[in-house]
Amino acid sequence: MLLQDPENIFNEKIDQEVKIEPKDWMPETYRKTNIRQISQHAHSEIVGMLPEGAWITRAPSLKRKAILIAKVQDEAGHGLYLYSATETLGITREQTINDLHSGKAKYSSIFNYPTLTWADIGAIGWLVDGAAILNQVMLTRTSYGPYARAMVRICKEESFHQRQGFEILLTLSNGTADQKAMCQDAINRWWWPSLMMFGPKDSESTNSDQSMKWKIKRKTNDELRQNFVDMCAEQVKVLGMKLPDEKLKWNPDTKHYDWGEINWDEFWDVVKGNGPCNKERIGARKKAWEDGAWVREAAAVYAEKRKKKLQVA
Ligand code: BYC
Repeated sequence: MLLQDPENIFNEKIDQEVKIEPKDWMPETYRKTNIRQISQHAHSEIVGMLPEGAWITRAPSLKRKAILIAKVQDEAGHGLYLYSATETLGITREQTINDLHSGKAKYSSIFNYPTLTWADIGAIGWLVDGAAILNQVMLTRTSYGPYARAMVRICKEESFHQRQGFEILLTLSNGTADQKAMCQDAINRWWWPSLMMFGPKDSESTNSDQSMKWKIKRKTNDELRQNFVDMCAEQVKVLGMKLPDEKLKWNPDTKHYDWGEINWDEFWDVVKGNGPCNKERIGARKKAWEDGAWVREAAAVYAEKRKKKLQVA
């Protein structure tokens, strides 16, 4: 009997929509692309806790505080599933985290902007989680099994996040003149950075072609961004607010909204580490890692003790 070439088996699985699993043979570049994307996704979840966490002590009511704590905790959970999914590809958690701290690994540009008012928590939920959901619903069908399965639960939680953000903005938009102004100001500041979350335009996206062939990505950066604009252009009407784009206009021919141009210099500047909060965010993550060293050490000693006890028994 002839042994089938592992690369053919891999390609057939991709063609036939069979998930690739950790012990399956896979091209080294497929493994590396997944390590890069999934670990960067995990870092985004963990760094993303910081701008929102800053408002836990300042939430305007006990109910809002409880909801925000639950949301920030969810993000930690998402980070953990995603770090675990990354580990199935043969890289340790420590290596992954070292790459974040050294600046080798990226995380989403969006989390390098500050949260200046309570309305920013609403704008993050509506726009940032809204953008994340569009991207992540696509990723529930990604070809790497552990990543796809992690996304299913994450998407359910993100839907709740998005709705709680919209509800914060809806409350403010029905409030006093100051509250309305605060709501519009947050939308103005978060709109363009949210569009940047989808990555560079397709013509500049170095990874998209290969990732689409391997079905890691199912839609391109520009396709998802357009879906997002179409969705938000309608939702903003419910808020009675405006998106800060003079060129935003329904196009009956394309059946999509036309819109303005992203400031790509700003995007690359933030990606390269020069955004308003990059240094602060990485500084906070490094400090948390160092402060948590004793917990990791104690857990390792406990695990060792338990192992010995089980061996004796
Ligand atoms: N920021 O070839 P491209 C959340 C990089 S968190 C920074 O198009 P790709 C939440 C890109 O990495 C949700 N860097 O890349 C959490 C690449 O550089 P490398 C976060 C960016 O991978 C807490 C280069 O630019 N979601 O929801 O094909 C609270 C060229 O780009 C960005 C994810 O992480 C960016 N925005 O496509 C609240 C989704 N965009 O790596 C909410 C998973 C691009 O070659 N990731 N770059 O050095 C993805 O779907 C894809 O990685 C992307 C980019 C669509 C982001």
